[in-house]
Amino acid sequence: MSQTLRGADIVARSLKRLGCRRVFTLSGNHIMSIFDAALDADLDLVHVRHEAAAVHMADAHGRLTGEAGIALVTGGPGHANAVGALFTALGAESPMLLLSGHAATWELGRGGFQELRQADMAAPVTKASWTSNATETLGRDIGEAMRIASSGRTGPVHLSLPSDLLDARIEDSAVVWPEPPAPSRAPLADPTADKILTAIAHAERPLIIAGPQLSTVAGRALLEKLEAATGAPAVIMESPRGIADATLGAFPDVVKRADLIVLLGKALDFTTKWAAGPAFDPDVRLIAIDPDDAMVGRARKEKGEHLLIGCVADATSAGATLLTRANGGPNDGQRKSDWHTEARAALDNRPAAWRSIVSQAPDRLHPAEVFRALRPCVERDADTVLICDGGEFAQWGQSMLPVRRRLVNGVTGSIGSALSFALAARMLEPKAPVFAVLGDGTIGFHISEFETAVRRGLPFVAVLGNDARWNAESEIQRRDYGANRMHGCELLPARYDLVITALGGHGEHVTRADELGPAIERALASGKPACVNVMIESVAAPAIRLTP
Ligand SMILES: Cc1ncc(C[n+]2csc(CCOP(=O)(O)OP(=O)(O)O)c2C)c(N)n1
Ligand SMILES: [Mg+2]
Repeated sequence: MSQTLRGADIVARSLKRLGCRRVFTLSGNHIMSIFDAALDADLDLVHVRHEAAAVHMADAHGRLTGEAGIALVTGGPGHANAVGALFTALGAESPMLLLSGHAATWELGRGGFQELRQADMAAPVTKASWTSNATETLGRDIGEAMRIASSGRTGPVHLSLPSDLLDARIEDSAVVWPEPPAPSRAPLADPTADKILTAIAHAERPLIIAGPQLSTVAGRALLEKLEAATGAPAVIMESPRGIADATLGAFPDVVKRADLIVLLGKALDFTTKWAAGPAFDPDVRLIAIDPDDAMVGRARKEKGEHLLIGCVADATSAGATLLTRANGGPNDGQRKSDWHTEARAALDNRPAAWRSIVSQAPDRLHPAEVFRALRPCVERDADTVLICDGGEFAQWGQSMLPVRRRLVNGVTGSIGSALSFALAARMLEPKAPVFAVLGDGTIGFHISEFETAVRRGLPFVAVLGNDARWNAESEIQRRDYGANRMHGCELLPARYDLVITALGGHGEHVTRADELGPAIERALASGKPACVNVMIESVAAPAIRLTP
């Protein structure tokens, strides 16, 4: 006997068929039919406090699992609020879907409720962006969106869902269900891999730079093995600070000496300074392995004959192929080269002074004091998730806290995602601590997500460096306009810990170094979403160089 199905049920069931169990969302008129359908499809709706937070959570889910995270928001203003956060996901190459409700098709062009050219609006910050045009094909659209998000250079995809298509009922035999996701990932051909390995073997000072897709536990382990097998130091670049990112130690000193740089899924862009100029050896040669033809083309255009090899391939599988072919190959002799020893020491270099540096102010800590206290808590569990967000303070954290599971806001440098990331991480990690390190400016973007965390029972610890200013921008003023022209970036030394307590979480206020360790322990033991509000000195981000 034939049955009818509602568009909203097709959406919910399609998500379920594709393996999605959780949807990060903020309600609204256009999507209440999907809320209703979620009951029968048994989808867990995580209702947040701002649409951008839903996108950030889907982004974190995508980064931590490799499977597309799902954000669902209402049309018009809900969609507009969500779009900004897609830029973060795009820069981090995070697979995720933004599903937005949308004015009914019969209203369009007539001044419909919350009518907006949503697909156009999301297009520049997504891999693909379109509006569904029939109830029958809603499921296929979702499957296609998922496939695009997870293929090639992974990233966000947007789909708008007009409300009349969600409300319409059709015969179930007319439904085009989504195909199981079959992401297309180009392999690296063995002969090309061998050519690359030969080039690395012949180089005197080779360097491998991987992109954000390798920033996973498995990706980091793969790079470590590739480094050991080829003798080429391998790093991940995922910060807008580029080669000056102190996470990479004295990286500028390494980059300057390299005679061959292998880009493994890392775009040649402002972060790599296009591998040209005073930061590089003028004769440095490049190999570009990238899932995106256009990126290989850019490398060719930028580097001309200095591009030794350019090839289209998925970064992770290319890394695995290189590793397999390297063992016993031409790189064996390189493994213990002086170059490797020196470069690795530079990358691991942290100034000795950081071990003893203390604040001169009686009621403020230096960022190094904060992260010296946090480090043992982070290292206690190998599965700890560390999230770093904001300006100068968080840079100290990134540089001083070695972890396998790390989420940073990414090459777009967009601040504000940390608390949402922490919630999403806790949903995936049942046991290990989740720490979010962030500044006092940054916490304001989504502080109300603490209420979501309390409501959903998602404990994590936010370590807040409170210097009562947007210091990254103050530092720019100091550097570019002079210390006497630093203005407009001040904040109050606010008691964010009390805000968190009021929202049902756990708050700590710390003004002295000896208070910090116990405060972090109490925050962890509380079993609640917690904020350790640490009063700190305004200190510029660290910069590490071997030579002054
Ligand atoms: C969405 C967004 N808005 C603004 C900026 C510019 N910005 C970068 S860091 C920063 C200051 C952050 O202040 P805070 O979180 O207090 O960290 P601090 O630098 O003081 O340690 C600002 C405004 C940005 N990168 N992203
Ligand atoms: Mg600050």
